[in-house]
Amino acid sequence: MAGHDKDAIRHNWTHEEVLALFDQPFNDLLFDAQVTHRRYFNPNRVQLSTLLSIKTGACPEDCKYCPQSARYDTGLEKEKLLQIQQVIGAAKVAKESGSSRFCMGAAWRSPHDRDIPAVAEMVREVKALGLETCMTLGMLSESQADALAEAGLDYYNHNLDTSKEFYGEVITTRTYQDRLNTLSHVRNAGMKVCAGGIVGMGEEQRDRAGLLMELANLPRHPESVPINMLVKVAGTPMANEEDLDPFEFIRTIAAARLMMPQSYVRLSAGREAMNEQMQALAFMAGANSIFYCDKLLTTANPKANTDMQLFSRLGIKPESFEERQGPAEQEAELVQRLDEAKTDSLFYRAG
Ligand code: SAM
Ligand code: DTB
Ligand code: SF4
Repeated sequence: MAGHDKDAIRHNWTHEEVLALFDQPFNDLLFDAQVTHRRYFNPNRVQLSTLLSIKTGACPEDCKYCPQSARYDTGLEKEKLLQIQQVIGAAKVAKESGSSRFCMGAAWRSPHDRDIPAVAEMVREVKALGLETCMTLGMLSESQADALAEAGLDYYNHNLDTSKEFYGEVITTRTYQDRLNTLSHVRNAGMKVCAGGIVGMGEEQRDRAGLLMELANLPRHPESVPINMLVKVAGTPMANEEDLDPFEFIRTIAAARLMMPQSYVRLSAGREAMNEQMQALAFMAGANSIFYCDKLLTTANPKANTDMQLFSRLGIKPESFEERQGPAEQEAELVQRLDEAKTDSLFYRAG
């Protein structure tokens, strides 16, 4: 099949089609994903986002993976909403470390309307430092999404987490439809959507395929797709979940890249438990974003230095916000990569 057909931006994936992607020989899947990746992105650039928990723990929800749920004893110290100066301080460190986006997360089911002015102020101050902004605060009403957009928030993160079928095993305090509604409020408010999920929660391959199908079949693909590997936290119901086969994780990244060719696919939580080879394979499969700096929300992430050393050995450079803003330059690079990608027909493929 000609490479270009494979790269159509589609919103009508069937479960069978996605499972067929997962079922390919590993090398064929990775090759296709890498070719697609090169069509839209510089394969040697990775976007860096830094997380900050702006309100920690004591969450009323029952997400079985989450250390911040009040229902599980994980020994986490809860914290009220941070003061603006604490947020600005952390954002400055992120910027100096080379991050281009600052993501603020709160352990809320959804924000109260009375919280919106304070978080809107955080958005304005962080933006003023020259960083892109992202927030993840739980479910949003239409008016809350509008208020955050008005404050200048660039991205809103809200994950579907898993397939529709497996969802009930993971969370009972909000529905899949609630999540889809929040994503549509974010989209309608004009913000960019960051939506992905978690793998390694004991789900089947058909659930990983189902998650990607839901994401790709949204009216517009999320601009950012975080693929998290479950971080097993003692005290959560998923603490003793079996490890997912690392190659299955890489397949999930590759399928996400193929199904959402223009989106940033983020190699997200779980990197602490991955070796360098596995992370390199994830980049080969089309991951082009990571969480950067030594903490996720409440759990550990690789040190900034460690990541920079890995990047250097792989010839990867962090993508800067400014770099992405130059449309003319971007277009020239894209044309060149399209030409290069055409050579894929020269390569041998079985079947
Ligand atoms: N409370 C808000 C919500 O759930 O919408 C925002 C913060 S919540 C921590 C953001 C996301 O982090 C979750 O949707 C989930 O995908 C991810 N997450 C939480 N705990 C995780 C874990 N132990 N391993 C991997 N991902 C996790
Ligand atoms: C996402 O998909 N992963 C991030 C972010 N969005 C908010 C959160 C990962 C959390 C991992 C567990 C923790 O550190 O609490
Ligand atoms: Fe609360 Fe978000 Fe954790 Fe669920 S994932 S328990 S909503 S903080």
